[in-house]
Amino acid sequence: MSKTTQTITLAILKPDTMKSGNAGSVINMLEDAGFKIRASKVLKLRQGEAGAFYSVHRERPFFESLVQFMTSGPCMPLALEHERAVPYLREVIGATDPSEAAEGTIRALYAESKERNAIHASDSDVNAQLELGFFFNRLELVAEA
Ligand code: FUP
Repeated sequence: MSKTTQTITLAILKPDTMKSGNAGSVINMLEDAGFKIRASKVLKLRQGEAGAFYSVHRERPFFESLVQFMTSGPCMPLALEHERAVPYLREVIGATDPSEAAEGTIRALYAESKERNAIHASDSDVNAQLELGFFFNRLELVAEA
């Protein structure tokens, strides 16, 4: 079991998922997996915001294309609660490259490519806190029931 203390993590339903009408199906999968939705919104990222969100990848060859994709339409950030929120959401979404994503994962079902890969999930407790703060303020994050 991974060491984790973070019970809320960030997912983003990416523009491909919103455009193809798969948001509801993906949310069903997240709820069936046991996540509770603690915050959500629909928004369209601007270039500077998408660039800031993915700033660790600034030097990577795919960065500009990724920013272009992430600003191409609305996306849906979600705050998701689970006792092992961060590692468990990573399991449920599957590998970055859909051709490597395990059967039954969200990316195996809905991702088209490494870029258009349906959903984002924070990859560490520290990043979950930073990324939740990027999209939601304290009032918007519903406290644990
Ligand atoms: P993940 O954490 O699974 O989303 O994947 P990474 O941290 O490896 O990738 C960060 C983002 O870059 C993801 F949105 C996918 C995107 N990416 C590409 O667009 N092309 C690549 O070749 C690799 C990653």
